[in-house]
Amino acid sequence: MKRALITGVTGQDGSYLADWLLEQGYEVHGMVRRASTENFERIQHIRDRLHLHQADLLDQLSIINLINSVEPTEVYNLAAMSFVPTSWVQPVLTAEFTALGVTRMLEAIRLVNPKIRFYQASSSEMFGKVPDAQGCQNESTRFHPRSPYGVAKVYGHWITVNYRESYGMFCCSGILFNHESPRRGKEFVTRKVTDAAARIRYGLQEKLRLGNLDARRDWGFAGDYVRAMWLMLQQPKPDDYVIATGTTHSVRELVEIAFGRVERDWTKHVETDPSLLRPAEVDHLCGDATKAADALGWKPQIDFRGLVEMMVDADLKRAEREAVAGG
Ligand code: NAP
Ligand code: G4F
Repeated sequence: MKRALITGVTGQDGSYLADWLLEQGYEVHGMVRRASTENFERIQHIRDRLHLHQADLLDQLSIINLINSVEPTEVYNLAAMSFVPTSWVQPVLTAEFTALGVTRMLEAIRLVNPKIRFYQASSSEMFGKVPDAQGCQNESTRFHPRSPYGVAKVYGHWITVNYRESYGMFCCSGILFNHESPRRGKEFVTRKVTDAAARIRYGLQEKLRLGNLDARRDWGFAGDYVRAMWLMLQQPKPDDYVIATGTTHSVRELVEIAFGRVERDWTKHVETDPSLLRPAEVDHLCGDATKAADALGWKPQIDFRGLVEMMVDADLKRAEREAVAGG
C-alpha cells in the first residue's frame, strides 16, 4: 500500500487531496499543528480514515520525527500562510512558514529517506506583475512576485528545484493558479462573494464590501487541481507544471454570476472599500497548462460558471440552515 503524508491537511486542498488519495487506496497521514480548538471541519467526513500527527513547519525536529515515524512514499507540502493580504501584516512569519518551511521539509526528507517523492505547492502569485496582460503564463514565464507571500513562494519553488538538482531527489513544484470550492476559506474573494450572495438572498446580510473589482484571475475547481498534484508524483521523472484552466475572469464577473444565481441585483448590495485594496496588486493572471495536458493527461472538468454556481448553491444550503435556526 502506498503511504502519503500531507502537510496542510486541514486546509482546502489538503482535504480534497486526502479524499482523492483515499479513493486511490493510499494510507493517508496528515500533519496538523496544535491549536486550542480543533480545526477539522474540512476533514470531518474522513476523520476516521486519516492518521493525524502533530508537527509544525516552524519546528525542524518535529518534521524529522514525523517523516521518520510515518515512513511515507510521497509527501505533499501544502501547509503555508496562504492569504496574500496577511503577508504584508506578517511578512517575517510568512517567510518562515511559506519559504523556510519548504527547506525544513526537504531537509527532513533528505536526512530520513531521500527516495521519498515530494510535491511543493507553488503558486501563480509568483508570476505577479505579468509582462503581457493579453497572454497566458507558462513554466518559462519570468517571476515578478508582488507580495511577501509571492516572494516566499518563489523561494519555495527554487529550493524545491535546487534539491532536485543538488541531490537528485524526486521533487516537483506545481505552479497552481487560483482554485476554489465550497471548502474555500471565507476571506478569499470567491467564497466571500458566494457566501454573501447566499446570505443576502436569505436576508441575513445587506452589504458586501470588496476591493479591486477589475482584478482578473484564472479560477478553477480545487477538486480538479489535487488530481494534478498526484499525477506529478506518478511520473517517471520529477518536473514542474503550471496547472490552470486557461481562462480569465474579473472579480466583477464573479460577482455578476454569484448574484445572478440568487436573483439579486449586485449593484444594490456591493460597495467598494479602499481599505481592501492591496499595496501592490496582481492585475491579471491566466495560466497555460499545455505541458500538464501533454505530459500528465490533466484537464480541468469544471468551468468558471459551474464553479461559482456550485459554491453559491453550497452557501445557499448553509444560509438556509442559519435562517431557519435564527427563526
Ligand atoms: P489553506 O486552506 O489556507 O490551508 C493552509 C494549510 O496550512 C492549513 O491546513 C493550515 O493549518 C496549514 N498551516 C499553516 N501554517 C502551518 C504551520 N506552521 N505548520 C503546519 N501547518 C500549517 O490553503 P489552500 O488553499 O488549501 O492551499 C494549499 C497550498 O497551496 C498553500 O501552500 C497555498 O499557498 C498553495 N496555493 C493555493 C492556491 C489556491 O488557489 N488555493 C493556489 C496556489 C497555491 P491550520 O488549519 O492549522 O491553519
Ligand atoms: O481571493 P484572493 O484573496 O486570492 P489571491 O490573492 O489571488 O491568492 C490566492 O491565489 C493564489 C494563486 O494565485 C494563491 F497562491 C494564494 O494562496 C491564494 O489562494 O484575491 C483575488 C483577487 C485579488 O486581486 C484581490 O485584490 O480578488 C481581489 N479582491 C477584490 N476584493 C479581493 C477582494 N480579495 C479578497 N480576498 N477580498 C476582497 O474583498
